[in-house]
Amino acid sequence: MRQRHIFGQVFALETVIASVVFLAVLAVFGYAVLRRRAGRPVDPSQRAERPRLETYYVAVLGAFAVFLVAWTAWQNHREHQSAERPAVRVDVTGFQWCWTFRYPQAAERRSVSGTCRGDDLPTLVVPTGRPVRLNLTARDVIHSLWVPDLRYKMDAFPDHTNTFTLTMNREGRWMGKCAEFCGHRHYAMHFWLKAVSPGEYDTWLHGGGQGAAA
Ligand SMILES: [Cu+2]
Repeated sequence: MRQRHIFGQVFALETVIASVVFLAVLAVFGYAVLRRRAGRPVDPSQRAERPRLETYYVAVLGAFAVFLVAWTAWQNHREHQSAERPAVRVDVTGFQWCWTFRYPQAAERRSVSGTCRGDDLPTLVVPTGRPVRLNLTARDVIHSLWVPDLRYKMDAFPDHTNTFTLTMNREGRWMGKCAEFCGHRHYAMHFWLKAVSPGEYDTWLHGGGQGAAA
């Protein structure tokens, strides 16, 4: 999936950069310690300033920081842009303490909800291969829709709608959670994200019955 792929790239690059910086600092530190220990006594430098060295140091650090911020923002933009016209719309509402998924495009407005107690978890059914626009809001307090395996998380606010588009490229079922502490049953706010073939999705959406959501 796209989000997972982009997140993987960001995480890998930031890990490499952080490792290189850490090793460089460690190397300079080790060199300073060993040189002091092994050699003959050296008088400490009396210089109070090294403007040129400090300028290089600040410039390199600044370049790293600017690159990381800009690159991460660009990847974030890539993740959220929806070039394709979303074919499917689902209105997602978080509440204390579960989720409701509404399908306004169904012949009879279709809605999936649950209590998030025991096995009564709602299932967000989406088709594969079609862009799905999720309109995310909350009924009471702030929640956060999170599908850990897909590396996707977005906050759900009362009186505000956040949107994002996701396109599933294979069928499957993934566990979703609430990622914003929202009360004493926050820990139980689980749901399923289930991707089915477009044919199965249409049958489920317009045909009624539990079908794909079961
Ligand atoms: Cu929560």
